[in-house]
Amino acid sequence: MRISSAEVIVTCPGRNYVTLKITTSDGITGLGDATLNGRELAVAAYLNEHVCPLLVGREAGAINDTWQYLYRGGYWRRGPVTMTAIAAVDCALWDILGKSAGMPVHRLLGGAARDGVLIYGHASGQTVDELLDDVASYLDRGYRAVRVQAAIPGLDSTYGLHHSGTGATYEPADARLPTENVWHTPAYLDFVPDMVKAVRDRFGYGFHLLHDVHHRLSPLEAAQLGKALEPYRMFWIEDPTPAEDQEAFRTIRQHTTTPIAVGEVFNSIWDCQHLITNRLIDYIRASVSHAGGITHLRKIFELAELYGVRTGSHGAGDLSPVSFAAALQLDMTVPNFGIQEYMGHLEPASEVFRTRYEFRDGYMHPGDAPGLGVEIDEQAAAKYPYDPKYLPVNRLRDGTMHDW
Ligand code: CS2
Ligand code: MG
Repeated sequence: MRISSAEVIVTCPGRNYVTLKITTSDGITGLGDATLNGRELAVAAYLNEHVCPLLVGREAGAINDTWQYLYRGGYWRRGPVTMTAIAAVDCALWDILGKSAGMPVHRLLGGAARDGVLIYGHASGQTVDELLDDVASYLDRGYRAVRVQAAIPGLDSTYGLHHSGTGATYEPADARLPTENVWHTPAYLDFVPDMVKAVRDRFGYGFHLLHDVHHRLSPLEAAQLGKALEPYRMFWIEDPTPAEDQEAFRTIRQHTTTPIAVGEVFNSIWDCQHLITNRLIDYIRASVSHAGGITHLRKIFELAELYGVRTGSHGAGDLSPVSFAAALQLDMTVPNFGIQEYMGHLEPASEVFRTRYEFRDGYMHPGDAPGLGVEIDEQAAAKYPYDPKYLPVNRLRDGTMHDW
């Protein structure tokens, strides 16, 4: 079964998604998510100009060889654009393999190691009261894990908040040119422990509580935050400091027992190796679509297993339903699974992507459809043309650029 075509579909049903569709000589199609938020067309061009021509004629089942061919054969390795492109090919080939075998991908990976995938939802509010209402709505819907973010008093904008009201999905890429946010760490550090306390005071300890710091603190500030949050038994704090400086995590670790998660901006096992093998983190958050696909993320998770690090893959709305479905397939199988982020997707994404996964009782179930279990409606996709949008940037009050 050979690959007969590889096409890139760019569409904006609520937000921009780049999808790779590979077709075989037997007429089987496979999908891979190639979306890189705010840099979508770089991956589309990488695929169209440099990868798709290499795929035609290759054996569709040669997933390992194709992965190595694109990684080693490209000479210029790693990085988000390259690894997202390779991930899209990899996921599409797993989808094809599953469809040709008549099995969901998790069965091809050795079968389910659990009944369902624990997910966390995103609660947020412009005020703590609004956040509490949102947490209540997640708990009412059966969520067992909730991430909490609220507007920081004294700042004009805060990351991680729904734009309007309960249930709307968070969408940070919001403008034709990057929105400029202003960040002030003392305001944040003063506020977050009170916010988290309010959640535990109101709802107790019977569910997992998470919070995303989004790379904004110094190691000592992160250590202070971790200590301040210890009484509230966090499931994790995420991305406490910019992750390139990996020794920084040793400082955080020496000072707090609050668990640390990191990895949504990682692209390869080499980005994760130091943090995992030195046990500087508790959860690795790399995603199938930005870290080389199922084949490569599985290696990362296996490395993590050796060091007692659990998984917690990125699952923001800017990763398409194809990516989320692929994540669930892998999550079902790994022994060291921790949790899976689920932000959901804005409408009209469900018109374009037909998914089979189902939420029940706090867990997501990938379903038994062969392959990844997602189909794309290309006519619907064509109704939503690309709409260029950037992620925001951050400055301190004096104008200094800061991590967003
Ligand atoms: C966030 C993301 O989901 C998360 O944890 O950090 O929303 C992140 O900001 C976006 O994926 C960036 O595109
Ligand atoms: Mg995050």
